[in-house]
Order: sequence, then structure tokens, then C-alpha cells
Amino acid sequence: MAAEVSARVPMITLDRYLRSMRPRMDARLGATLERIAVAVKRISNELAVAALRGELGLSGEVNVQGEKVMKLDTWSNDVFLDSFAGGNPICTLISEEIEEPRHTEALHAHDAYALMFDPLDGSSNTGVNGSLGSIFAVRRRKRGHGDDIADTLGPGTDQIAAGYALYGPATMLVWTVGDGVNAFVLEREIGEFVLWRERIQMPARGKTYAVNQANAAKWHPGARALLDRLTGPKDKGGGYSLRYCGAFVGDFHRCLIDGGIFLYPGEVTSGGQSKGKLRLMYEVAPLSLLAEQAGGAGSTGRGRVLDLVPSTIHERVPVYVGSAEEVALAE
Ligand code: FDP
Repeated sequence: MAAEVSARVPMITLDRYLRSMRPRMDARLGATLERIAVAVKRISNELAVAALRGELGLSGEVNVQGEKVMKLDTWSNDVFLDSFAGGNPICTLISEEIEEPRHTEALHAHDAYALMFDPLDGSSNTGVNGSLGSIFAVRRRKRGHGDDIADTLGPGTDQIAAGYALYGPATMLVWTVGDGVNAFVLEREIGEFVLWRERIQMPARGKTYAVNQANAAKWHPGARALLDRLTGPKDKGGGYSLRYCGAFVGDFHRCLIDGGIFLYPGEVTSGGQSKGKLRLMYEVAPLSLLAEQAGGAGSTGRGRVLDLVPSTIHERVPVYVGSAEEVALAE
């Protein structure tokens, strides 16, 4: 009897998919996504063996945000920096792990880009083999290259690409270039990202919410009211289940596929302001663009995330992101 052939045919790899987009997409943006894919493969491979190589735990450093840095945060950041060391078209790199942007000269000022990234999102999960991620966004340097990055500090609608890698049981690369959301899975045997789903649509409403509920006492009363509603009786619009993995990417991915909402409300300060934890430029804005591209929404609780203009590259904001209905309820 002939052996069964189980391979999926056709297998659409990332490079094949990007080539098919060429008439509609700038080739340099495609090249940027391919370089990100290589960085993600390197990080994915390292995470798989990090425990055995003694690479877990703290590096002993504190980052620009005042947070303790894990060895794998530093390593993943170096992988991203190395992937784009040659410049062109990326001439500006903004990372969660470095205080100031890094610059290289651009060959073509008209299509010089800035890449902003969180190299290892949810890094407190490293020691327990939990889900982790990388988040990125690309913006055009409107004035070419140079140290004055005011031209990249526009609203999130300026992002020309955004995406994330999810290091879970499978490694996934999910991205948009403003024309729907596509997800690729790392097929380890051939070492390639293979198309899993294209033009993903987030359900308009979900059944779960993701939040660090232990902070509720410090939130704005509106955020507590939202929580009461979600956890209240089903016939009054509640009945939601809590799902929280502690990595923004992991919790967002569940919303993207199954619907629901991720929230990290601000803490009310003594001055009455709502102080968020997650970073606008390389966490909240990229995932809000993906949410919108998939039919969902991203809000600070007071308005659309993508309309917010950052005042600094490491600015933090409250966030409510996910299915359109739950985000509207949050607002
Ligand atoms: P982490 O501090 O572990 O890097 O980016 C920050 C982040 O993780 C998100 O990935 C995650 O959603 C959130 O912070 C977790 O914060 P809490 O530990 O306060 O729940």
C-alpha cells in the first residue's frame, strides 16, 4: 500500500507570500519583515534551550524603565540590534531596552524607516517556561535620517507595519502592513514561517477578559465598573471568564483569535492622573493597529490609541484592546 503523504500542499512560506505582495507593497518593507522573521527564529531557538544553558534569570542590570532586566531581555535585544546593524532601510532603532534611539545613515531618505520594538515581552515568564513575545512597528522617517526623531513621534496611524511574534507551543509571526492581519507559524523542520491564516477577523465579541485583577484597588473607578460588568450576571452582559498569561502578546493573541478584551488600566496617581504600565510606541500602538486591522479596537479608555501622539519614545499609557464590543463598553 502506498505511504500516505501528510504534507500540506501548497505550503506558502513568508518569502513567497511577501513576493506575491510586491506589486502592492514596498519591497523594502518586505525585506524588513524578512529580517524580523530571522531575528524571531533566533530568539525562538534560544528560548527552547535557555533553561539547559543556564540563561534564565536576572542580568543584574536595570533598564530605562527602572525594571530589572533578564539575561534573555538583553540577548533578544542584541539579536534585533544585530539584525538591523547594516541600516537601510531601517535607519533608526527604538527599543524598550535602550534609553536613546540608535541611528545609522539611510541610503534613500525618501524610504528611510524607524523600527520600534520590545524584544522580549512578558519577560517575567522566562523562568517558568510561559508564553513570551516580541512586538514591533515600523514608521517612516519623514525627514530622512538623523538624530532628531520628532518626525517619528506622530500618532499610531503613522505606523506602516506592526506585528508580533508569539513564542508559545508554536512560534507565530503575526503582522499587518495596513491591509489585514496575517499569521504565520514557524515550521521547524524546514526552518520557515508558513502561512496559517490571512486577513484574520477578530470576533466582534468574546467570552474572556485578560487583566491583572490584583491591581483593581489602584484603578480609576471606571475600570472597576467595567470589571464588575464583565464578571456580573450573564443576562446583564457579564458572564465572562478570566484568562491572563502575564505576557501582553499571549493575552492579545487569544483576543485576536477568539475575541474578548485585554486591559491594563492606569493607576490613579495622587494628582488624579491615570498612569499606565505598557509602553505606547512599541507595545500598545502596534497591537492596537493589529486589532483595528482585524475589525477590533484599541483604546486608552478615553479615546482611540492610534490617535495618541507620544511625547517621549518610552511613554506609558492605559490600554483596553480587543473585540470592538468590549472596547466600546470600556470607553
Ligand atoms: P513584563 O513586565 O513581564 O515584561 O510588557 C510588560 C508586561 O510584562 C506585559 O507583557 C504584561 O502584559 C504585563 O507587563 C504584566 O504585568 P503584571 O506583572 O503587572 O501583570
